[in-house]
Amino acid sequence: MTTHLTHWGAFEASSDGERLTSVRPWRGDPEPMPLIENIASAQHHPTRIDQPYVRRGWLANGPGAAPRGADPFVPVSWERALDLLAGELGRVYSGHGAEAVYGGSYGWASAGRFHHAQSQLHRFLNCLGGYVRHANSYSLGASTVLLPHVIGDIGWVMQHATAKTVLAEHSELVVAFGGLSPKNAAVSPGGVSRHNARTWIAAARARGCRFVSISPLRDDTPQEGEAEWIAPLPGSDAALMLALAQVLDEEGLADREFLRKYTVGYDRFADYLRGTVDGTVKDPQWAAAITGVPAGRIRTLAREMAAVRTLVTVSWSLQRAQYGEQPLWLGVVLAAMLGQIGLPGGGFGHGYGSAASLGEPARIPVPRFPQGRNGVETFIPVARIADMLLNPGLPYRYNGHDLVYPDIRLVYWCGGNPFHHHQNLARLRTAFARPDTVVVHDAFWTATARHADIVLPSTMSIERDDYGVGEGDRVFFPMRALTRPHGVARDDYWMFAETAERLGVGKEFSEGRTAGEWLRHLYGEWRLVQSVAGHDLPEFDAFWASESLELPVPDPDQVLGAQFRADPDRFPLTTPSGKIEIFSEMVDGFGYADCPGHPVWLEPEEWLGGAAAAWFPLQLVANQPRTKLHSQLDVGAHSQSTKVAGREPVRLHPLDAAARGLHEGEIVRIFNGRGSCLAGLVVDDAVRAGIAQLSTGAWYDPDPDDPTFCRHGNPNVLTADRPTSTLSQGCTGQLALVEIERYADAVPDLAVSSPPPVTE
Ligand SMILES: Nc1nc2c(c(=O)[nH]1)N[C@H]1C(S)=C(S)[C@@H](COP(=O)(O)OP(=O)(O)OC[C@H]3O[C@@H](n4cnc5c(=O)[nH]c(N)nc54)[C@H](O)[C@@H]3O)O[C@H]1N2
Ligand SMILES: Nc1nc2c(c(=O)[nH]1)N[C@H]1C(S)=C(S)[C@@H](COP(=O)(O)OP(=O)(O)OC[C@H]3O[C@@H](n4cnc5c(=O)[nH]c(N)nc54)[C@H](O)[C@@H]3O)O[C@H]1N2
Ligand SMILES: [Mo]
Repeated sequence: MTTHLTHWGAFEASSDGERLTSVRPWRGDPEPMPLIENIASAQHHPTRIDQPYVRRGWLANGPGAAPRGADPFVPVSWERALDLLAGELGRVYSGHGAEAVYGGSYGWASAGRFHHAQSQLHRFLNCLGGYVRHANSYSLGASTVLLPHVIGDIGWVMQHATAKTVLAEHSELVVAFGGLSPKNAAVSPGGVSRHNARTWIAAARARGCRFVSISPLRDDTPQEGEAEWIAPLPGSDAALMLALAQVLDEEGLADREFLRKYTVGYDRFADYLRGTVDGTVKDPQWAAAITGVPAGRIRTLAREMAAVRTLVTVSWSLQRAQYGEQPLWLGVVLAAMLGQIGLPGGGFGHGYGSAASLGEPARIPVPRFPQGRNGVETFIPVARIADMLLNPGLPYRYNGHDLVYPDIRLVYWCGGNPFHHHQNLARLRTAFARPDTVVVHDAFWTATARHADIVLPSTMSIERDDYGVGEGDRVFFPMRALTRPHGVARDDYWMFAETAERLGVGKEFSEGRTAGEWLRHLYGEWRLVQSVAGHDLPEFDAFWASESLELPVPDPDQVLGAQFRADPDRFPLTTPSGKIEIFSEMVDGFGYADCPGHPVWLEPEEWLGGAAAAWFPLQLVANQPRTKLHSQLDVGAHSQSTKVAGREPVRLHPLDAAARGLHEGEIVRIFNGRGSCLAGLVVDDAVRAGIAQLSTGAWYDPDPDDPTFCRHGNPNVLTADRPTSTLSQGCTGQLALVEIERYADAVPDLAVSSPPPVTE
């Protein structure tokens, strides 16, 4: 048995050199996840890319548009593929400069820190002069930009969150906006050793801690929490939070001393709450009409929150929507009004439940593949990819900057799937027709690979030597190859080293090392640095032969903001005032109507002032999938086990199903003004009435004549390619309005579960 690490957990496996013959969870994991079942079943699936391919039209006619995404692919040798790639990179870099290359390449790829695909690509492109990069993430687009204005460096919340062990012992009430989803806590970037979401929640509950889960789905909080379920209309949390704040203000429950000592701008905000500014008091009656939550419950909840040690936690999903800054900012404001930031078990959290890493105390850093220097300064906020490709030269605004979209000739993707992650996929398809050339490395024929010109087959992590440890995780695993690669797949590192050689920067990229030599070299350097810091770690060979290495954790009992609370002058926040900014002069100064100087309620444009409900009355929740990570291994056994007639399941409340005459197990069509998709109906009262829940992750399978219609169930044909706000320009994929009907036509076959057409 050899141990291996994935983003969703560690496992032990044996193999016959070709495939995994048995897989079981790592014995150290108290709450193992069934997602590991996807790996062995996907490894040799027909959709694995077995060798290099080039799109026929590109090969015949050279760089240029037509018809990306529809053309067949021509198999070519590695030699030929890398010659073509080097030739094209040479042409673009010499003819158009590094500013014409988009190398952002957003995506999670695999665990294993040396073969981390984005790092590999970025180092490679840096050797050639650089690339247009992306800023921020799809995960935390609004948070990364807003929080520095409000509480300082985002690491303050993410890496120094109050430890789960402290919450388990001290919290008396946990108010979780977006819940504490056990499906999301399955995952952490880089891996998870011991899953513990249910454990800490059960421990807190056993001690008498109460949980309130504010979410459209009952199963967003594990049963162990025995949570009260409050289900506001998705996208309306800011109104609910304002009303909670209004009650605290009106009833004298706000901690004035805390607000005075640790925050700025409360009075400006309080004027808004009281209606001094706009004549509307943001009281529970007002919020009830917007959220659907009874006014009485809002009022009593505010009182309960003020009475005991309360943690306010806001899941990442709330900010993945238009005006997503507002509920996030309000979460901080509520916690500040309660005056418990910096106390064990109280204060503010952002995403307990959104990922396994939240509330895991910081461990020492781990080895990293150096990235070199990017010679290009131009960047885009990550979710502006389609805007950029469609609008070269167009000016736009972002976080106080006036920026201009660059003119991209070559798009390079390694370790991500934009045709999974981006919104309004039909629009993305139009955007992807613009550049001269699209290069994709992936292990699978994802929709993105199908929209590329040069497609290079990567190994899966089980097919190569690496080591890895998750963000916020303390168990560092050697990851020895479990099988030989599928087909002639190679490591991204090898592809880059070979291409760099052809472009005359081989030495710069590889420094003359093989991947195995890099593993040893980086480990050795790291061990030396750590020994100076007083950590005695094993030599490489001992580590490589071991099952895992437990890394030191300097402060296991950390409490968010404890130092700041103890002495705000000595430990100021990195905001302009050094304090928590309830009103931000900086944000106010930018003058963005869609993100003013203090948090407010803004009705989503999608609602059209309520008019949209006549056409598209259901609120789609396009959340993260339970059975996989994003689109990864969608063809695997666990992911397939929940499909309905091969389509992604959509969950609907029994009342909504009955109103449409729909039955469990039927194929339905979900649609709105942007697009439509098929899905398999699941009727479930764990879903609030008025909601349709269709997770992300089904591989986009466009109808050949209509890219707005996905035959498989990818919600991103329905979501809007609309930014959170001018401030953060983040992703808003979580929510959209839709309608659902029975699919009356013959159900079409899926094309995406077989490889694309190949020609000689
Ligand atoms: N509607 C909607 N859309 C969303 C979201 C939402 O809430 N709603 N959430 C968003 C969020 S938070 C995120 S993070 C994104 C996720 O979006 P992505 O991170 O782009 O999604 P993944 O499916 O993880 O894509 C990773 C790809 O890398 C490939 N891969 C794995 N290992 C390797 C490797 O070693 N080398 C190479 N070359 N490739 C490899 C995988 O096969 C897979 O195709 O989606 C976003 N999209
Ligand atoms: N199994 C699994 N786990 C994952 C991932 C995965 O793909 N699969 N992806 C990982 C990644 S990249 C990320 S960024 C995190 C994301 O972590 P989150 O953003 O927290 O995850 P989501 O599943 O998108 O949303 C969590 C829940 O929020 C609720 N919600 C949605 N909209 C609203 C709203 O307007 N108000 C309220 N109150 N609740 C709302 C939904 O019911 C949803 O189930 O998850 C990580 N964990
Ligand atoms: Mo994410």
